[in-house]
Amino acid sequence: MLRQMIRIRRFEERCVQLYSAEAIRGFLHLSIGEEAIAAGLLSVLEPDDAVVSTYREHGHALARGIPMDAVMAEMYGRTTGCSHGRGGSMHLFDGARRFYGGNAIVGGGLPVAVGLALADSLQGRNAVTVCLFGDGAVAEGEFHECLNLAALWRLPVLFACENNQYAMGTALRREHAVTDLSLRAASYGLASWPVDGMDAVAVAAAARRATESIRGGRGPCFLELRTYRFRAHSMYDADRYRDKAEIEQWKSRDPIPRLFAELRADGACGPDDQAALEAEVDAEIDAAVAAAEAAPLEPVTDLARHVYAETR
Ligand SMILES: Cc1ncc(C[n+]2csc(CCOP(=O)(O)OP(=O)(O)O)c2C)c(N)n1
Ligand SMILES: [Mg+2]
Repeated sequence: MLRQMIRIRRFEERCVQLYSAEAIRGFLHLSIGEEAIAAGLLSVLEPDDAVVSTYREHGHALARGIPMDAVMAEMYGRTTGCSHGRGGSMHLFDGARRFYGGNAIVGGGLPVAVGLALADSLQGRNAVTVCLFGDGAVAEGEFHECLNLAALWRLPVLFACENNQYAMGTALRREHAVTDLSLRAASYGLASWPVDGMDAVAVAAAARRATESIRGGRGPCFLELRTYRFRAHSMYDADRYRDKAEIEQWKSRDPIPRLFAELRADGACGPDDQAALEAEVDAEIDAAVAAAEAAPLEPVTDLARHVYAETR
């Protein structure tokens, strides 16, 4: 999990540089600060499980095992990207790994996840669908429709809310009458509890407990993963709505040094291990950037492909 968090952090830091250099374009939403969720939650999944994510999904895609080369090439819009260069940052996809996006619509993944879980259960597969979404999605109508139906039909969905306290510039308390989001899910009869989303070990433990319950046929669960994004909502956001002191207070709970310190205390890591991991990860990122820059763009003649079915 430490390696995974470092991969995600440094991948996204490199994306900031590439974005500033206009090597990659479009929207860019970073999960820096929130890496414990991707690393912890996805570490307990089986290959047959499904994942549905949001536009803040680079970490989820990497932790799900999509090769960094394919993610980076997608950032560049190259044909070797995991969505063949047609998706970009917000639409990472990998059907073979059951990673069903990346979605630009707030709350848009929830009905997709419920449908996937319904298909799995009708086809007798003992798979769990993990549905990641933000605190902003909890205010959407789809959230309520989907939790109700999933609970009613006891569908195998793990609803994983990344509560980073803000939906763009809107603080949680300005958007929700009840700010304890786990209570909102509990009202639909789901097993539901809050988790320290800055602690990868706590996230993994909660995810294990939830997925075991779901696999046991006891219906969907909801985790409210309390976290914080260290950076602005996106590269276009001036971030004028948050207190500097609040940001610093959350940065003091950075999940990466925290896990490293715990591993050091347990004797599982030596003093140089973090730097060694960072060097390995940097080499992986350098190779991914070089491969993406060498990869082709889709030819203009293919522009209308995938718009209509080619064969019937
Ligand atoms: C249906 C819909 N409404 C509004 C938007 C514009 N929008 C993009 S991101 C965002 C905030 C969502 O916040 P949250 O769900 O907490 O996720 P976070 O960005 O904090 O990870 C909004 C309102 C959108 N993309 N889709
Ligand atoms: Mg949010």
